[in-house]
Amino acid sequence: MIKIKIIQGDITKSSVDAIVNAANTTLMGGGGVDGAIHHASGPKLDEACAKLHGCKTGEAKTTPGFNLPAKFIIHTPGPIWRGGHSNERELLRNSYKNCLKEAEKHQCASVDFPSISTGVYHFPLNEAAQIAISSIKEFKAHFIKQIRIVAFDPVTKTAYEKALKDKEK
Ligand code: AR6
Repeated sequence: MIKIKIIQGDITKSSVDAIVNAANTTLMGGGGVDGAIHHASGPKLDEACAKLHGCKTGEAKTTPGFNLPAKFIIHTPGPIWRGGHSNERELLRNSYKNCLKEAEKHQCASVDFPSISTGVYHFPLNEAAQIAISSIKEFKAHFIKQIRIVAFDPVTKTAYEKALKDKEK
């Protein structure tokens, strides 16, 4: 059974096997959590990402963590919210699922996720939280023992806590 925890903090400080990056399809960095991860990991991450030739929305690709305390960074472009009729929910579910598959492939026991797509991509927070928790709960893991959602702000933390509580009812 995977243990799920919700914490508040900065994911670039996470000492875990893998952190997830809410990237864009170029994988070449950006603002938000992506910018913070690229900055903290250092220039070798940019070089490694350039060799990956991008990533489709909902898919995931892995690099080393370089200067981060985390061993790996799993990069996934979440969907941009376009009103809910462009397959956004399925694509967000795919992001979580494919990140978990990558974590298993690299035999990770501990994985930290940010709140994918709920920043500049504007996915509605409560629904994103429900999709995140249900995707994690449905996943059949062998190596992964602990997953944390690292919320950057208290409103995000509360939304994921509620989604987790609702799922455990
Ligand atoms: N640790 C944890 N969470 C963070 C951190 C951090 N250091 N910094 C921000 N967040 P966003 P998206 C939170 O916009 O919506 C980038 O430009 C943030 O408060 O980073 O998936 C990419 O290149 C929010 O709750 O990602 C893409 O172009 C959450 O992380 C685009 O943004 C996600 O917000 C992706 O947009």
